[in-house]
Amino acid sequence: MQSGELFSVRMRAAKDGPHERGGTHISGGEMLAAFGDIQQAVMYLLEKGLNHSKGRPDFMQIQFECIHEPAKCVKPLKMKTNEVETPEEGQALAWSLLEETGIRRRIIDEAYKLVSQYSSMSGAVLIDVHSGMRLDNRKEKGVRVSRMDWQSGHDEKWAGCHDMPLHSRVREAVVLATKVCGHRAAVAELCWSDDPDYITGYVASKRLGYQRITKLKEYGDERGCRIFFVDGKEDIHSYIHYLENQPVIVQWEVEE
Ligand code: WAQ
Ligand code: MG
Repeated sequence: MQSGELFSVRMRAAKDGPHERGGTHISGGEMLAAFGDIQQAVMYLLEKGLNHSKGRPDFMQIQFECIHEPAKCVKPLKMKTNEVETPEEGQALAWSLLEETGIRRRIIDEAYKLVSQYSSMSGAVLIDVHSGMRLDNRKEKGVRVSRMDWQSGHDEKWAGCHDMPLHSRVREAVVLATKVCGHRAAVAELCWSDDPDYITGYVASKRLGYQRITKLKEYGDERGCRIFFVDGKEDIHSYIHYLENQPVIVQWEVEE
């Protein structure tokens, strides 16, 4: 990913058939790679989708394509971990962080009710913070953010500076949240995993940074949540185009 041509490498896996024929989403992944690193990226994504706590996939697609747009280089959102005792406490904290970004409680409640209707989304729902209306028309699929990754090796440096082991889940979520919040239409993001064995989630915004919350659901629960709260007065088509197509590379420079 250092120089020369850049490739987007993507994976999606489902069970009971492919997503477009009603299959249940198991896993997805997106990476950026130089030509020489494509094989390694494909192997990483294959492994990610094959061995998953949501079950065994019977459909998987892995694809790569050359990217022609120049990549935007950005710094990761600042990270903070909020320890909570219960999912109720975690959700209360998440809701109040979202309110700090100016979103009204009624809008947050409505957005949460809306995503709860879907059992296995592979993408995110976009909600207008003014009206509470859903702004994407992607139904149960949602909008899938793609074409983002760490600059090679910077994720390790970043984890070292934060005194934590480099979990793939955290490094992927930080990249996604950094991209999602790096556009003028973005207000905030709310996320927790649909994987039954992972209960930490986060609220992110440019100003709040990446605010991890250690419990946002119970173990065993396969209901995930990914909501992008957006300013509906901005150009939403160009925001969705940015989320799906603009290559973003996250770089971590140690401050002297
Ligand atoms: N674009 C849009 N939505 C996505 C994407 C993407 N690239 N990837 C996942 N989603 C949506 C989709 O609806 C999934 O079902 C849902 O999010 C959850 O995805 O400890 O692991 O990959 O700091 O299961 C966050 C906390 C973990 C990490 C989130 O989500 C930490 C996680 P998962
Ligand atoms: Mg998942």
